[in-house]
Amino acid sequence: LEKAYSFMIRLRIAGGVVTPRQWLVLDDIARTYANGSLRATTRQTFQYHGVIKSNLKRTMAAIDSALLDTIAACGDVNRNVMAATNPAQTGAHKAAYALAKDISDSLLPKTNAWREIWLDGERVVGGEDDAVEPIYGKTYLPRKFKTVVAVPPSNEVDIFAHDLGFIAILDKKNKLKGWNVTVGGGMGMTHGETDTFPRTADVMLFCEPQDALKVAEAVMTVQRDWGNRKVRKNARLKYTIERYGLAAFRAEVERRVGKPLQDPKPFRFESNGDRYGWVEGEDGRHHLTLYVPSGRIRDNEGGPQYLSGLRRIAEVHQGDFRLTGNQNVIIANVPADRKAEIDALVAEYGLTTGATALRRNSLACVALPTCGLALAESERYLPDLVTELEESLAAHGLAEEDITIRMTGCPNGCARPFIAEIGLVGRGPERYNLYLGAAFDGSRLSKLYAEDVTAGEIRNRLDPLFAAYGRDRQPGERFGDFVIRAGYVAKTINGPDFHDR
Ligand code: SRM
Ligand code: SF4
Repeated sequence: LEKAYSFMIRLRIAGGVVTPRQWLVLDDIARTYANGSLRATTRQTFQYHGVIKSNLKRTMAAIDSALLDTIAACGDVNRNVMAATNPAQTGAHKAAYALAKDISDSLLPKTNAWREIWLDGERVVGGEDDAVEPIYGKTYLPRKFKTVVAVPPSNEVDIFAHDLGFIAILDKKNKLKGWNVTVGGGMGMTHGETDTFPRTADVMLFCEPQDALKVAEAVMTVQRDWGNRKVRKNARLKYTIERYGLAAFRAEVERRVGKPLQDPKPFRFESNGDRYGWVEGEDGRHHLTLYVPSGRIRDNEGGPQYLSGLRRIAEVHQGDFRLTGNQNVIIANVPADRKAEIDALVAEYGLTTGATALRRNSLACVALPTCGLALAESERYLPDLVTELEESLAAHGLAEEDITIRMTGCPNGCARPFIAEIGLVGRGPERYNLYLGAAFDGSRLSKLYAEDVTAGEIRNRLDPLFAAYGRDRQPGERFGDFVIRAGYVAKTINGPDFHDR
């Protein structure tokens, strides 16, 4: 008798856009083959958990029937490409989505292996052994590679946390002039190993729309050729940039693009969270952002029925769905006269269009029980911790204060905790490192404030800081900036000084 192996499956959904028809198939799969939930991830896609080995092929066939796949969702390749969702900026969103889709398609491995393995597809002539990957070659990339597209003023995709990023530069009429290109961001590190560190991306250059794809390919191939293939923990692009320097990296990218490119243009981000509720786009369509705790779309006993509610909405919805990089869902492109119908379903199934201030700015990775790398709880614990911390904030008159808080079960950083104003990173069962001092817009890393804090102690550690913030902050001063000015933590400039105290 074979063991009942169970698997996690991650889809590739560039820019996080899903049609109602696709949603219904994805929902069927969650109910039939997975653990009854769809998990919206921090990269705008879905994961399934609990798919048993004997159902893998059937699940992949069902995914294929929705015209979706899992190619390059994992591995040392360009991963799921994220795009800004901000529905209010309809034109800019279209441009961001189009670029994300183009990059996703052009940097996708060309192998037919996925179809051969999962769908019994025909073997391509010559077979896999002889197939040439035009960009990846035989040895692919040194490590995973992540690309995002942002549209200021919202930094909802956390541009500074990724290997490669494009920031839309718009004219006064919100028309696209081109893209600032960022390189060398990343979160993962290992506790106690200071030669591993999170890093915020550098803003490297500006390119015109017609050059964006070439720039993306050049950045990825320079990393392919220059990245560290000997030491895997130092293989991400962020370490390549540290080793070679930004100027040398840019010169090589320009050489491969075939011309010099311009310096970056000014831009301004305001926050890295989502905005909730209804918003009207420039095109008169309406868009509703739902708050989905930790992206877990399921029917909660005695609570919100996310799976069934969104299924009912998919049955009547004529627009599309968008997943956000903060694990939330947008019901997008709703004509004005269909809003009431959506509102009624949202109410009937207890779905939420917002949450209290700290909660709506919170993010937790999956961690236990499914993540084999987890050292501590995250998704299952953060909601309770937020309840405790909100009591404390309320006691200091800060109940309405937007403060970003993120938790991960280990320092791989899947919920991007090192760019949250309060970051909690698992060290062991019920023990966390507490990081403070990141910027509210996601542009600055935090610093270790307290090591190995037990879960029960977190509130006591933060309460005096909340008290001081409530009392001494300057007008408009963010919590992440305050803790630096007040001397609780030193400011981190970038990756290499992240571990300095
Ligand atoms: Fe992640 C590995 C979950 C976004 C950095 N991540 C994992 C694995 C697959 C664990 C494993 O290798 O066995 C986790 C599966 C857990 C489970 O039970 O489902 C996992 N990562 C996730 C998700 C589902 C977190 C979530 O709660 O939403 C996100 C799915 C992304 C997606 O849809 O493609 C997820 N992971 C991220 C992010 C954030 C992002 O991409 O915006 C990061 C930090 C950014 C970065 O890459 O630097 C991230 N995950 C990692 C790392 C550390 C990489 C590094 O450079 O050190 C690992 C471990 C590894 O690669 O060796 C990892
Ligand atoms: Fe797992 Fe660590 Fe990623 Fe959380 S941060 S999902 S514990 S790998």
